[in-house]
Order: sequence, then structure tokens, then C-alpha cells
Amino acid sequence: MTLKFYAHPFSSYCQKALIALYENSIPFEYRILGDEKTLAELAALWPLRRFPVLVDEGRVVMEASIIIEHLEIYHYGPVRLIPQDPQAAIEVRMMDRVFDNYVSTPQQRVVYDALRPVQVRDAHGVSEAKAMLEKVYEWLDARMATREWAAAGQFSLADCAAAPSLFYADWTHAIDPKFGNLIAYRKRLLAHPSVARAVDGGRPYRHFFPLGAPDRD
Ligand SMILES: N[C@@H](CCC(=O)N[C@@H](CS)C(=O)NCC(=O)O)C(=O)O
Repeated sequence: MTLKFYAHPFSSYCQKALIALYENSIPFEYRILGDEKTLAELAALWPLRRFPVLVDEGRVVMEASIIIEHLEIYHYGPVRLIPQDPQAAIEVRMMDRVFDNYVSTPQQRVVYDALRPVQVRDAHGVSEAKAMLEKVYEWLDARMATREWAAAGQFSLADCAAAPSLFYADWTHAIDPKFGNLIAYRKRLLAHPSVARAVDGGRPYRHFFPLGAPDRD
């Protein structure tokens, strides 16, 4: 039975799960969110209406990390995105949390603020979010000085999280050129075929980016 994947091509968390699907060429039915019908299907599956959501033989799986965990158990291919060795796997999961919680979360906070009416914007929240991005950039830059990929010496779940989060974070609060290791890692990610494919899928929607998508990447 075909996997159904409810997602939008411009969404960072959807790109995270798409990278895993593409990495192992897993076939799926792409239920692109946009029209009333697919949005209603999503709401029936997950009332919080956050995406992506995967449906596998009636089983509803939400949260991008858990979708990737699910694929690793039920639809794994030659590229293992979570190492079999539990000690390596815990490092991968730790870095996955770092990218979601300390890159994507503050990045989205800035973007969601820009989408609000001017009179209810939260300048303090935005400056806190940018300060967090600045701190995590510094930490990641030092970490990436000796690494090709985020964890465990292989392309993994952590890199699926890193790619869209750093892609949009740099658009939102530019990574300072002094963080050369992090900038090089972001470039490496964007050149990786499954990542490039996921990012390309979002190209037609770049005008949606409320802070103005830069003319690059
Ligand atoms: N923790 C969720 C986050 C999902 C998420 O925030 N998705 C965004 C799109 S990138 C979304 O659903 N936005 C719609 C909304 O906030 O109503 C995950 O890891 O999948």
C-alpha cells in the first residue's frame, strides 16, 4: 500500500522528511497541502494541522523526526539515517534535537512574527530568537570544524534536520562570514542530491517568504 505524505514543498519540516524519502527512493503519494480537500484531510488526521504527516497502512505518523524513525523501521533502504549502533544513534538524535529546538524554533519565531499584523509584533521575542541563533551558530561552527556531517561520521537524521533549518535560518538571520565551518557545512548540505531535490521543490513558493527570499541558494 502506498505511503501518503501530507506536506508543503516550501515547509522546512516537510523538507526534512522529504530528504529521508528521497535518500532511499521510497515511493509515496505526495498530498500537497494547499487546496481545501487536502487541508481537510490533514485536519481529520491531526487536528493541530501541523505538517508533515505520514499515513502508512492506516497508521498516522506526525513529527518529522518520528516520520524518519518510522521510515527507518518499516521502509529502510541502503542509506541508514539512524546508525544501528546505539551509541552513534544517540549522537544523531541529540543533534536532531539541536537543529529543531535551537535553529528551527528561533528561526520560525522570527518568521511567524513577520507574518503578524504590525500592532501585535513582538520585537523582544524576535531579538531573543536572533540571540539564540547567534549562540547556536557559534557552537555549531566550532563543532563542524572537524566534521563533514553533523553526527556519527555519516549523513543522517541530524543532517535531514540541519539542511532546511540552516537553509532558512541563514535567510532569516544571516550566518556571519566568520563562521566559515558552518557556512561550508550549509553549502555541503545544499549540494547533497536529496537535499537539493527537496530545496528545488520549494523554489516556486519563494515569494511566500515574508522576510524576502534572497536571490541565492
Ligand atoms: N514539531 C513539528 C513541527 C511541524 C511544523 O511546525 N510545521 C510547520 C510547517 S514547517 C507548520 O505546520 N506550520 C503550520 C502552522 O503552524 O499552523 C515537526 O517536527 O514536524
